[in-house]
Amino acid sequence: MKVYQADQIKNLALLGSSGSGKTTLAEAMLFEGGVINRRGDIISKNTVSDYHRVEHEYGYSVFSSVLFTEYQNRKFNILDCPGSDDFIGGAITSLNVTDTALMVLNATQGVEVGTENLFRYTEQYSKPVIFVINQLDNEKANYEQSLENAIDSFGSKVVVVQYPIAVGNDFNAVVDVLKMKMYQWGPDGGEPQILDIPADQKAKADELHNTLVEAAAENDESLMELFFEEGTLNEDQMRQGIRKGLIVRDMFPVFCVSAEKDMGGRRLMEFLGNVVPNVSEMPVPVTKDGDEVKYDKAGPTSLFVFKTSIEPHLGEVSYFKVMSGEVEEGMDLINVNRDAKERIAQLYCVAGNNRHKVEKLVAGDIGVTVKLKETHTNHTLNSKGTEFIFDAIAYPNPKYRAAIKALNDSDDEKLGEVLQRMHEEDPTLSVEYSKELKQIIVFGMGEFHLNTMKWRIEHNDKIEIEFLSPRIPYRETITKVARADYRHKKQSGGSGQFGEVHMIIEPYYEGMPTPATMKVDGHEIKLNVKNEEIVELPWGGRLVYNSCIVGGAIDTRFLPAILKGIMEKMEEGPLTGSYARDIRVFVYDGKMHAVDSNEISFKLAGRHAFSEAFKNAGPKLMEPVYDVEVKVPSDRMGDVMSDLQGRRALIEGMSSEKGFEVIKAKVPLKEMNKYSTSLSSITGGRAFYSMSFSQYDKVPPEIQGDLMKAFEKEQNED
Ligand SMILES: Nc1nc2c(ncn2[C@@H]2O[C@H](COP(=O)(O)OP(=O)(O)OP(=O)(O)O)[C@@H](O)[C@H]2O)c(=O)[nH]1
Ligand SMILES: [Mg+2]
Repeated sequence: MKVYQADQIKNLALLGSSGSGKTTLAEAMLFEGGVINRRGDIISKNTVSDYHRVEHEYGYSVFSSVLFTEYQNRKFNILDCPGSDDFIGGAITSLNVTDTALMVLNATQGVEVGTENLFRYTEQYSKPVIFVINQLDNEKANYEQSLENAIDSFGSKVVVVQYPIAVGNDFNAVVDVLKMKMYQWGPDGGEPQILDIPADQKAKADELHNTLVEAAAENDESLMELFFEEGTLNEDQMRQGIRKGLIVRDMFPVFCVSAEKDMGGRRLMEFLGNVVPNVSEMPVPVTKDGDEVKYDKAGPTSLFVFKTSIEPHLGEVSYFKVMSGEVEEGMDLINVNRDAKERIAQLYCVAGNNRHKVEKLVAGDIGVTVKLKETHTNHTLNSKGTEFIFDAIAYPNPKYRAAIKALNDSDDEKLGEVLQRMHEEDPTLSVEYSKELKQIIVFGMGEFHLNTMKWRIEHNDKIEIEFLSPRIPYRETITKVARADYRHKKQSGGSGQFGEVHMIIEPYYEGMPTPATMKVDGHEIKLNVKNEEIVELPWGGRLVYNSCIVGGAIDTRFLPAILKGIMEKMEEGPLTGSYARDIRVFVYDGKMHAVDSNEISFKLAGRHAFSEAFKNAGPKLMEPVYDVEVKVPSDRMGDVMSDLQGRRALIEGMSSEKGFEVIKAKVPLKEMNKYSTSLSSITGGRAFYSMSFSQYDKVPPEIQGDLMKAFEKEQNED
């Protein structure tokens, strides 16, 4: 296919709430551009964009797909994103590599929760937005309402470029107040007839035209002057003004389509081609080191890999954006993240899983290559001697976690590989084997996200799996001072084993003084601390180990063995087998035997003495508590608060922020299971939350009792 230059390329993200018609619109744009010669649809499961089996099963987009189309000597790279909040990763990937967002509205729904969420992301990435009101052919379509919604939600910068003459079954024409023409379609859509605006629409069209002209003039002083002098602007001047307004997000033009009937796509593409900014008109990307990189085809070659997919028969497919220079087939590049050579053996432009060979791609364009050896998502590939390296795309923290298990143990290894591959394809899906919990934990953006994952594993990889509640990483600690002695003695054949340890343990807190004596069980014990060792525990908290042996009761060479024994017990606390933390130990006396004492004996004596003392020291279970921040629309505040209270939340503060109430609370992790699902159902998906680990707090006694019983039962079963 043809090689396009930067000023002929438009990189577009197709955003909008689920079901608004993005995938259908992409299909129409590909058809009108001649990339496909038959339009697929969602019901027949044959669109170019939704080509994965899981997408056919659910009737939703699950992955963002990269598509291209051509129209009037322009190339459009379209990234069709899933609308569901659970697949937000796709929209984030796309916003990182595109220059304009097409925000599709469903004319039967107007602005939806998903529209608002995605609009916020476009704000965060400072990307131009064009509203496309779709489904105008639907009987329930309401253009006026949708437009009004958009103005209410996104402000007066929402400006009409097109409005329909009629909606529903009669939808077949729009008035375009930029062109000041009427576009009318036959029943099959496609190429419109361009007609004069009917007399009865003239006044309305003139008024909207004037509003558009004014909005266009506002972003450029010379246009403003012209506008004052002439009272209007010509089409070219308007385009120039609209482009400027788009770039600084001072203008959000509104277009009308019926994707299903293929009405409006061509005119939209003409506008996109002529008016929306191309890459070189947008802010330049900056490397990790802060260097600005121009989209200049004469610069050194640099590619940024923003997405990877694993396709049957092909293996890894790497999607990249050319950040600088040109890339040609057969080129050797360096993966700077891995310091590895890679050959670009084949070069393609893609439309879903259809690949079109291309000999060269220039700065600003998006393409695909296959069979790279060491390259993954977020890597930079450069020509030799080029140092550019681009930051990895940042995704939001996961909101949902579950433990995953193969029903058949023999599938464990394969499941591990599958999960790794899924993470590679979707960075918002991640996996971690927790040695502590003895579970594989998967993290995602919501329950629906993980359910589609389950479907894929079961149907594509043929592994039966189940989701379980993830265990909670409890900790154990003590609440009072206790003492214990333990003598390990064993006589077997020749040499025996002997070791005796006396110790005191107490709760540890930072900055506590070292005592000279301690009263335990009515006895005053002298502590002559000779050596203090502070162990920073890998699972958090500390163990402070003091040796106060006097008169050589235990040889110093055995002290590390005693610590080892204590550490073994710290790893499996007596209450529920969880890690123990924040304990101070004094080994103050003991006995040894000239022949039989050895390290093993003291390790065992240390372990048992510690275990014994622990049980008498008022052991307590601690649970992880998270800082949770919930942003909720005011009308749902009460419901969200009472739900939080049911989760043992400690409310720490409330404030208001941009139309939301913000609740800050500390909530035990145990109570946050499936929170994203319930929050979404309480608020109709209109609330957001984030959580991060805060601290360990004591578990309420009744819950501790239940957990201990469950552990005991588990031990007896083993
Ligand atoms: N009547 C009518 N139906 C449409 C139109 N566009 C899309 N649809 C239907 O709306 C449903 C959703 O369309 P999609 O194209 O899958 O919507 P999407 O925005 O890609 O949805 P997600 O991928 O889930 O975010 C499908 O059943 C389409 O056939 C339209 O212009 N008119
Ligand atoms: Mg879709």
